[in-house]
Amino acid sequence: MKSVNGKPSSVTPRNKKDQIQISGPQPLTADFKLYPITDRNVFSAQCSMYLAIESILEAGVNTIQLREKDLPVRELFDMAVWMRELTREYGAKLIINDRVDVALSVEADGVHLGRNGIPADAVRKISGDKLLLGVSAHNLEEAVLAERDGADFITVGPIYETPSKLKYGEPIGIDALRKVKSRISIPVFAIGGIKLDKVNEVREAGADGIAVISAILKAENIKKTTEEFLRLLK
Ligand code: TZP
Repeated sequence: MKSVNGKPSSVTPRNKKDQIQISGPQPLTADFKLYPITDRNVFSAQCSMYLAIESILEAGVNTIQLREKDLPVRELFDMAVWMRELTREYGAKLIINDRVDVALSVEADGVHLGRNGIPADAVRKISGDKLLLGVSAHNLEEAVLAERDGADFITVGPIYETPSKLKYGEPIGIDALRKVKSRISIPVFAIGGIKLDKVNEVREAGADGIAVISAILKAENIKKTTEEFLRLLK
């Protein structure tokens, strides 16, 4: 058992050899349906966050976003290095929120650009085809713009009320998701208040996948809940 980048060895899986699937370089397409996003503020101890990430990967998730907006960049970088090692071992993609520099320096698979981030077309000039570009959209106009700017996929929301409504604004509702889907052709991930019992509704509205923070990170059994999401999204 090893300590990855100074993280406690207890956060590395004991029987990882049995679980790791050796795979070659993956094509950079949004070929995933469940898009879990980190938020270490959900936990009282940072160590719990690392354990949560491992549980998510153990459940079989193939793409995860590191999103820690309030973390100093050096700490974010260290966390990204650790996640890069781990996601590689599990054959999963790593997407970094907003920081193109961090994404490129840790050889992440993608970057996810927020409302106030650098536009996708500007990022493409720096990253070429090295990074998958995700963009957050909160309405139809932003979704159309993201596609025009060359985003590979978008998240749209908040669809439902989320625990921190103040941060993400009023829910835009399921009809807004339908409208976005009818106008753009890149993959659309519904975000915001998505729980297990909402998966069918957003899928019926056309969502290609879902992006989730609290329904997974706050679950009593993170691995089981993640598996359940994956089962529903098959
Ligand atoms: N963007 C729109 S809603 C949201 C983000 C990042 C938060 C989603 O969190 P949760 O806990 O899955 O509702």
